Amino acid sequence: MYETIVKGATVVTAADTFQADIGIAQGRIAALGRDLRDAAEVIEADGLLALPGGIDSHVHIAQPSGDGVVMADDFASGTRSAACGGNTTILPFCLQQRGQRLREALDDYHALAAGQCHVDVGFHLILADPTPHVLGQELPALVAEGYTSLKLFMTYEGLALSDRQILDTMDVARETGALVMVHAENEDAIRFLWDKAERHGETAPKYHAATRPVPVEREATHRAISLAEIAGVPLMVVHVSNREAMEEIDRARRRGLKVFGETCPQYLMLTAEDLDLEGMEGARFVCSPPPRDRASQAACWEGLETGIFDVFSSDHCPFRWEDTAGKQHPKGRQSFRWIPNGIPGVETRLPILFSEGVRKGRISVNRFVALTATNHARLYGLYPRKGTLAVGSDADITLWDPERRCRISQSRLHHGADYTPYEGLEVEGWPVRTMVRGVTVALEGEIVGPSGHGRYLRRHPGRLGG
Ligand code: DUC
Ligand code: ZN
Ligand code: ZN
Repeated sequence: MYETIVKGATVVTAADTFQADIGIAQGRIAALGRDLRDAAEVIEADGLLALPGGIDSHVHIAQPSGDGVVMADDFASGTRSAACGGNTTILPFCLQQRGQRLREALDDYHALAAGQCHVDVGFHLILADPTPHVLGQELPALVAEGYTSLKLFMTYEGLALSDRQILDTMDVARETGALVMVHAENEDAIRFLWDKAERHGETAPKYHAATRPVPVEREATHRAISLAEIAGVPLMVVHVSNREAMEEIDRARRRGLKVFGETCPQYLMLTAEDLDLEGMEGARFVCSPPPRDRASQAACWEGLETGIFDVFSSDHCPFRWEDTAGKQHPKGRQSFRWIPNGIPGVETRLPILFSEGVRKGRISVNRFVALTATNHARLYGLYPRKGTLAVGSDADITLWDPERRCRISQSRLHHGADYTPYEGLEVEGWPVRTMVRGVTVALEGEIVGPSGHGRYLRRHPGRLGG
């Protein structure tokens, strides 16, 4: 006796595509087979794909931003948007502020998430203050408790770490098995270019992109990889935007280093020209690293196809447009450097990659699953409970209509932002139903599940074997 049977779908994993019914019991997949019977609920899924629920391992929710800037999503709206976009797990970042204990940051973050989430949630740490106490005591204890990944920044005031701090942190990651993620941009080079631009009165949003050119990212990527090599740790380079940074990853791998790569929808769909609009309009597209040019878009596609990139994440970092706590922050008019940095995308990640990637013949549907679910689960310590459709795995299932045509528009999205950077984009393929541990949480673009169904996920160290 199953609680639910999903009938007639084409099941897709990172490795296989096959016809099977899915029997669900106690929130897990209990059977995959033909003609399953005997269930309290039968979901007819002829013509649909059954995919492992999307895992978005790069999401910012309710992250403190300072200066009166407020992120547009809390855990309720962020996970609502994630669920409606076909995701069953997200991994947002818990930010440690300078002078703060990691525990304190985590307690605050757990309190924000408790009882609010529609999908399952795990937290990465952002280390802004790697003091001897943090590195010697807090971090090892927290990795053992299941916070098995952490992000380091090479840019931003209050966040950027020195090379020595990065090495000391990597050393603890090596001892504990945590995966280091890096935001690779050279802070001094950016500040040099900012000052120069402002001296010339170049303060419009488009100068955000101009002052973070490719060498800023390439140099930092090279340095981060070198530091990881010196420390003897694997490294995940997040939000890679261009070929030169990709080449650094490729070269490192050829030397036998464990370096992983992530890219995001903005680097496939946007360019720096999107920031070059009248007045403040370009602020809608301000994110870091910035979108580049058509050649960089093509390079990122190539990286998704060939395996330079292991994961495709949204880097959902939403700010409202019509809001002085968001993209219209008054200081942003004085200079691009104050424009809140980030764009929404957790709900549109899967449709964009499916439509532009699978439907346009650039990647197989199995590669789509690897890039959007399986590899996230493997690298961040959730596999095989999450990230695949197999007997014993959580019944995290997205039923996907591969034929459905939709126009992306703010009116159909569920995030807390008041715009989407992809307004008007036509896509083919859309999630119809999202199930988290066997419970339908989103159906036909609306939330239906009980609020608070999402659970916190304690993770084990990732599988970094290749
Ligand atoms: N880095 C991110 O990962 N997200 C938003 C802004 C940033 O710099
Ligand atoms: Zn970043
Ligand atoms: Zn991010």
